[in-house]
Amino acid sequence: MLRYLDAGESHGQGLLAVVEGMPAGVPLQAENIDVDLRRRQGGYGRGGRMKIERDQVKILSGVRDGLTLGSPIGLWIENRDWVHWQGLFDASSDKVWEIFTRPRPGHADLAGGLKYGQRDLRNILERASARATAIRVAVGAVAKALLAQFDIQIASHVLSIGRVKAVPSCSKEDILGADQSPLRCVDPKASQEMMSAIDEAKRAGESLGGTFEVVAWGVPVGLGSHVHWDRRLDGQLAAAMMSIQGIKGVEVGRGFEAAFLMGSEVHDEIFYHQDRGFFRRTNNAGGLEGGISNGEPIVLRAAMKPIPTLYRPLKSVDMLSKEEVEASIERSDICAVPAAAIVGEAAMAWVLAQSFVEKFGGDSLEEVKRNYRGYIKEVAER
Ligand code: EPS
Repeated sequence: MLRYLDAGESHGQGLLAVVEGMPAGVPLQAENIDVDLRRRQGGYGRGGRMKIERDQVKILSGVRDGLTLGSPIGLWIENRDWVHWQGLFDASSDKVWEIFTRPRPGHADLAGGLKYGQRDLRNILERASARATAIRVAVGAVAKALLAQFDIQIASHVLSIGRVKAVPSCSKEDILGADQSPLRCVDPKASQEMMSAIDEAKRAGESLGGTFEVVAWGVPVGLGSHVHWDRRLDGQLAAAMMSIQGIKGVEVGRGFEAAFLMGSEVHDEIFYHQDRGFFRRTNNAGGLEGGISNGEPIVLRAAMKPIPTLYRPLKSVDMLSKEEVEASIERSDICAVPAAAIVGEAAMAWVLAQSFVEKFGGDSLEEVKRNYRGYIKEVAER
């Protein structure tokens, strides 16, 4: 079983994770993880914090000479901003800080404060912050390192920002090239319009959400299962995607659109060729049927709400006085959809790696490869 735990507050010393269950012998370098950390930090619409942070992972354990050992992998990312906040988010400090009592609508502030009995909502918002997605991306990069050994590739691109939509159909090469765009959007015209929309939102003290797509190529038929609800891969992927900060909707393949079409327009007809085996000419199912991967690319889309911190704040209520006030303003991003798409890749990579290890599991990469090859051969002969 592949599992991980992570910890860390937005303005604490840093973020950490322990990844357990990774087979021995998987090539893993900090530099490879850093590539995804850099990708997550980018994207037009980010705020001042990203000028401070230069996320780099330190691999603290579980890897020797560039290969995993099968023991727990310890990961650490420093918060460079911590030094500016010293004493605020330490386990013990004698400094007195102004407490945060004006919850932002849309953020975890109020619900978290009530649930955990906190008067200072900073005790909630620090952990609710999307800063935690940095370590999630690092963990996702570890999962990607395993999947890469089996030629499974994951990429993402932005489909819309606010009301601006990209031309939806694009090729694998287009998606793999999305990092070239400041919005991670493959449609250059829409990209320009998205930047203008973000500028406009900034001027107006507003924020913007959007949608993105994550695709995995090379996933073999047979991950997940139809036999029980919590073993369905579509459910696991949707839960992982939905758990990313700010995500309010997830769809698989044609998703919500399929509900408006006839059966014959939606279901992917089945073909057979002796070289290819069973195959499809369409992929409206997004690579998932009955909760099982069907060998086609896995396609998920997610909708991110606009960032809750508004420079023109909404109405709120002060936690102490109960008076009507304006919500607090924290330094924040105007739009973080391009970054969320990278987190989406990590979320998908993690679930696929878990499912992969469950099906082909072994203690060493060689053992996993043997199991994988045996299964692929059997499937081809069916
Ligand atoms: C966030 C608020 C901002 C974002 C942060 C998420 O941080 P700060 O309050 O320090 O300016 O920049 O995202 C990150 C730090 C990150 O690494 O993505 C929030 O409130 O969720």
